[in-house]
Amino acid sequence: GKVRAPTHIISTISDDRGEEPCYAGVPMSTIVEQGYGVGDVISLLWFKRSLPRYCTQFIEICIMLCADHGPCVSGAHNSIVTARAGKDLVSSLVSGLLTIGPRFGGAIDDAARYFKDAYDRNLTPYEFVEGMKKKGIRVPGIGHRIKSRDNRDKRVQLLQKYAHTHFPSVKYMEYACQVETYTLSKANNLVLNVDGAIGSLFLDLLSGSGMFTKQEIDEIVEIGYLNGLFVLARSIGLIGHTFDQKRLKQPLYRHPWEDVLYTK
Ligand code: Q5B
Repeated sequence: GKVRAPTHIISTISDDRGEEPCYAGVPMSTIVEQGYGVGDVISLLWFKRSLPRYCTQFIEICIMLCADHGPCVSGAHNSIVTARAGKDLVSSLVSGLLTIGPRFGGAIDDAARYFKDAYDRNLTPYEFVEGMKKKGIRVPGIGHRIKSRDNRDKRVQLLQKYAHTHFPSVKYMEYACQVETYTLSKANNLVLNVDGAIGSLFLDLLSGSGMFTKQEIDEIVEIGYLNGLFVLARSIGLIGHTFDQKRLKQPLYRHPWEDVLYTK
């Protein structure tokens, strides 16, 4: 009989062999004709399932809120400098993306990991924060360069309001808020930031929607899907900054000497 040659790649999320491409088994015509949005496409390609509308809308809100945060943040700055050095779109984009990490935008997965572990182990905010301090680890999802107790991050408030209205449970977000209350007693800028809000709320989405088993939630948190939301979202802004610099015909960037402390 016929023997199937062993394959070198296994793929489970999409298939382009038929008349039309399918995302997790859903044909492109259904996606277009049924009015699916970007949140539905992310659900199919990342989570391999159709999620309820309130979940896909939450994903879309995360994407819109994180698309840009002005020219001064690490990612935009890098993309601007790269575009002004005459580099192409992809180079300018990836140069910005490469700044996303534990301090800037890429703290969502760690926020989810640490908040989940602390909540599931019934740690008080005091025990959690002081335990992190002993280990010399900054609490991911807490702290901001310009946001503070008196200058709250509107994005965080919008996400919280949406979840309060639509999510069946917001236990992880409430825990993150209790942590914030404690960290704010230490310093004014130790607010729950946009990474922490998305990290804790995504835990609520995963555990409250009934669409994921406990094992699947653990795997999503362990693998680290959630920084993908910031990476995807911020790509929109970084591309915008690249076009902006090229449209403005900005010259090569050189940092002024006066702004450097030359010292031995
Ligand atoms: N301290 C974000 O720090 C920042 C502490 C802490 C305990 C903490 C810092 C941090 C965790 C990572 C995180 C996401 C680096 C941020 C984002 C997207 C963005 C960006 C934008 C956008 C800011 C002063 C004192 C020190 C520290 C202590 C600070 N954070 N202690 N846990 N989490 N957070 N990142 O202001 O005793 O003096 O040594 O790493 O969640 O990236 O808009 O800009 O959309 O683009 O530079 O919103 O919080 O403060 O480093 O001078 O620290 O506070 O140990 O204590 P800063 P530092 P001490 S959202």
